[in-house]
Amino acid sequence: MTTTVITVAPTGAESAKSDVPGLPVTLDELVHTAAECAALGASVIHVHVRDDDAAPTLDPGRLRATVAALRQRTDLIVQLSTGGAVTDSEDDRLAVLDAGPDMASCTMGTVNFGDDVFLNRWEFIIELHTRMQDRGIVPEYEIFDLGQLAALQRLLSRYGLPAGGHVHVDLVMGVPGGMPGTIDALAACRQALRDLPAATTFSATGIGRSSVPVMLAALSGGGHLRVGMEDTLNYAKGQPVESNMQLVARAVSLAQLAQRPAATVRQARELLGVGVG
Ligand code: KMH
Ligand code: ZN
Repeated sequence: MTTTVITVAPTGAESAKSDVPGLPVTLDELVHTAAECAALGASVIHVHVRDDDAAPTLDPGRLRATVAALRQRTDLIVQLSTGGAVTDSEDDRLAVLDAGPDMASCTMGTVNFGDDVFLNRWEFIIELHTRMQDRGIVPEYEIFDLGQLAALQRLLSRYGLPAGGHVHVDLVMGVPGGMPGTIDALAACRQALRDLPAATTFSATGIGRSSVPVMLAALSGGGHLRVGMEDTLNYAKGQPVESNMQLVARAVSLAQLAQRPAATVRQARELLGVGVG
């Protein structure tokens, strides 16, 4: 039976702890959340860290400590965000790789991001991709719009396959400025994946209200799932999310219902090519 890789993205860089009390912002909160989500069926954690004031940071020491703590307390695949916050510099974002995660995100193009711009220049993308190749860090290519899949095809044809040899993309849908969280947009992306290497896998996440429709569409389209408070702050209309565990539990039960149960960490490692050198 094929399985569903469930990634939890528990924190992000956009929400404030004062607005979202359940957001894990300290190392203790993050590790506790990670362990609980792993017990429920998550196999990958997509990590943004916060400073002592709960503001987003790419501080190298904190990133290293976070990777170490997650490895000590869980067996999750640790994926650090190189997206950071929209205000982070390219140099700081590249330096995230120095923390030695299993995986790191690599966004495939610039996108309007609400009132901001999430800048990802072509030269920067090449630098991230090639540094990850050199260090054996497996990328998750973040796709905010259809054309970014064409950019990925161009990247791979010019600079070769990523570390691990497997290509995995995450469709981030419903960001104001990016593609909508609809079945039509997901189907268009799925079609475009045919131009990528044959074994390419995808996960999808729908921001806000598109969370559940995107999850259902991804499951029926053979995709994997990313859930968490980075992307979703309301469990249902008028019902704020209290913890990441609620979102992971829902993803696990939907995956079960789709007869593609949550992958173990070992299965996820094999599928994503993490730890294969
Ligand atoms: N926080 C966004 C600006 C990533 O983690 O790679 C970028 C983001 C994508 O969340
Ligand atoms: Zn992120």
